[in-house]
Amino acid sequence: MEVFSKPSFDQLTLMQSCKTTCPFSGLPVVDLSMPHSETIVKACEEFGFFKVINHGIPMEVINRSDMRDYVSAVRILAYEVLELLAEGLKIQPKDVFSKLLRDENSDSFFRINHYPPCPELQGLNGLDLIGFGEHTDPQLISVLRSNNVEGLQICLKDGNWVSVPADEKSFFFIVGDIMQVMTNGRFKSVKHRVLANSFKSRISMTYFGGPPLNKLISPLQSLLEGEESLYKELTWGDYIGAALMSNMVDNRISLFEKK
Ligand SMILES: O=C(O)CCC(=O)C(=O)O
Repeated sequence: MEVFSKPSFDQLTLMQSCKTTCPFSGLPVVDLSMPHSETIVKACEEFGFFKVINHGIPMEVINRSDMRDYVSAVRILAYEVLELLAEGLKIQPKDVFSKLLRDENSDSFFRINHYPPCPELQGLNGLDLIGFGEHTDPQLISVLRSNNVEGLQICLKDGNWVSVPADEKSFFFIVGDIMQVMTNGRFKSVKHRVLANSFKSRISMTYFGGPPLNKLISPLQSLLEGEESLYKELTWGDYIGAALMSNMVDNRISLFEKK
């Protein structure tokens, strides 16, 4: 588990206020009490991002009486959603994605980020402050929950950034680079970032689901259907090693692309 500590103000990045940033009105919502696997597939194709409600994790667990119970409940939720995704894609076996996280050597981890309030923002008319710079997650899937303080933004296909309304009772799923490769680009890993808030402190908790380090990653044969693979075969260990050496904002998935 990692906990990010408070950065100093001058370590944070300022950016021009972006007029096109508006609330994400088309946010796909997956209701796990009556799941439609096709909705999850569509959300992954269109946005690489969706919100899960009625997930069945009790509030006592969400409020973390014990962190291990919390992480384990989120991991099981990730398995469930990944299995629905395989069903929606009509591929077998249904654990084709989830087995990468179920593996005892899965390279998954849990991170808590704390974004302290930045009152300095009030003096910066028209500028926003980046709390966490734009990036895609290198893993297969990330499962994020935050307190009720906004800040998370995702980048749409047209390049516009939209703000994700905070909802402390729900989980947000983020498609990672490995999922993009396994689906031969049908799903796109989504660029996201976090803006700082003047008054309120944001806390986010994310489970990053990654495969075992020695696992060879390539597009699933069952999804290629005669298409050429767009990606080279790499182990997760090779990819994460190279990704960590590069800049977070770089298009790290290009390391996988066939030239
Ligand atoms: O804090 C958030 O809402 C997003 C965090 C994030 O993108 C990350 O930890 O990689």
